[in-house]
Amino acid sequence: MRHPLFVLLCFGVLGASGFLRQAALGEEKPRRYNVLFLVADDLNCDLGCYGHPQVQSPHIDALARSGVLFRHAYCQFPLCSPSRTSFLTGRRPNQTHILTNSGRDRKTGKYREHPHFRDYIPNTVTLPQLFRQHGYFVARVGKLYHYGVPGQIGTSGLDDRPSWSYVVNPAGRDKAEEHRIFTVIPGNYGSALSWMAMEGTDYEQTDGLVATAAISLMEANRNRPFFLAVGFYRPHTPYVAPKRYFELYPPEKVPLPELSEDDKRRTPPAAYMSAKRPEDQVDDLTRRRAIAAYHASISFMDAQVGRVLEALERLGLADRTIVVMTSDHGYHMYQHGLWHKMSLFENSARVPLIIRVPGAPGNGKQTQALAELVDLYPTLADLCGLPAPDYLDGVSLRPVLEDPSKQVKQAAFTQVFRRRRGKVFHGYSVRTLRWRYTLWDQGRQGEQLYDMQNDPGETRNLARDPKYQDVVRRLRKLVEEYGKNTPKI
Ligand SMILES: [Ca+2]
Repeated sequence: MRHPLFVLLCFGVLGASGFLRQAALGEEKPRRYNVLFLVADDLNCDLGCYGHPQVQSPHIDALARSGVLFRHAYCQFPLCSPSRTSFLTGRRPNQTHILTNSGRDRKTGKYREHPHFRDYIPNTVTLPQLFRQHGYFVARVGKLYHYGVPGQIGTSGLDDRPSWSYVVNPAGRDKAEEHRIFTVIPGNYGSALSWMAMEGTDYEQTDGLVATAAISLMEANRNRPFFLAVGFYRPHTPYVAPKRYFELYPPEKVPLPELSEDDKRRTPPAAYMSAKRPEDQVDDLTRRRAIAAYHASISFMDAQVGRVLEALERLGLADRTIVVMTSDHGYHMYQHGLWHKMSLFENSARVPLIIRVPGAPGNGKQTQALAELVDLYPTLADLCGLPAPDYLDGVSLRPVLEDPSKQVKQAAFTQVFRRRRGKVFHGYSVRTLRWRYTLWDQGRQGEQLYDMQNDPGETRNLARDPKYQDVVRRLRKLVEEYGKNTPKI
């Protein structure tokens, strides 16, 4: 039995919004929204709906046309576990204490493969847990919390049991035939450029199985409120997809990003420390092949998203289900001469984000409004009328969903750390609509300022230009404030 006060609260919150009331018209009582929470792994904005000239992503593009696309959405940390922990707890990385996929345990001082946020904030109520507490069926398929990919595919990885009522951990052909995959760093498939055009069908791949399981769960739970979190494994390395997706991207037609003088000199060095020597040494053809393979795995993952969204329509659930599509962080495909994640350039910090709420006035539009992944928790709690904990670090994006010309925040923050000769230092970056400013080790390892309106490729570092010292001072103050309570690693 739900508490009568909660039902009243739902009515109150639903009644407060024009578009939510619209969704509830004709109902004896307002129905609760379902949530379909789709998270890709290591997906940057190389998508048709974000204007990429080559990548084919028809299903995510169609979702974007029916929801609100955020052009300026940012992760709080460009690495799996810190980012996922942050948006699933609704807290910034310095509050969760999870700044790495692995490290030393704070209590024992021993190396630990995967520190868990409950070691530091044991009583936190996660986003899915909140929905569980309020009577939703809450399930996870695939990767939501951290997983080593491909090493831990088929396991629960670094899960959080209180978050879910039900979990599915698929493992497909890509996992079973891992040894056949090409990689530029021998033996490394998870954090090296690696790929394979595979025989067989979509359905045999791990992400194909993720979509199949998600569809089954929607079919089985169509008559009760659900929060279904669907974590795809692609386009994370290894870039594996059935052959037909590779045929979409002939490597010789893939352009390579141009490098700026700073990129060639790698200055400031801290900005480029995510680079790996074996990957620096590959030739242009290998670079083109890697980019083509990444794009093939995006198109494959997009097709699986399409299967899930098609089922949502077929089951008559689309008009009462909120759909979120995003990624845990961005990704470099040789921009700035870098690959993968863990940088504070735009490609690594920026994520795709589409939110579709049935009947929302903003649907079909794109917004310039800044958004952070930490905003997802308060947004979904707000939209579904659930009482979010008061300690959450983000804000609800609901005003933007109602009117995409609105802004809910002036700045989006992303952080990383670096290890150099056994010492750790931190980098903090802030994005405003006009600027990206990054401060390394409180300035000891450099700073960067880019005019994102006039130099979206971040080619000219203006941090030392006398003309922009007011901007530097203002933004430096913001990141210094943000980074005040950095926990030890
Ligand atoms: Ca990731």
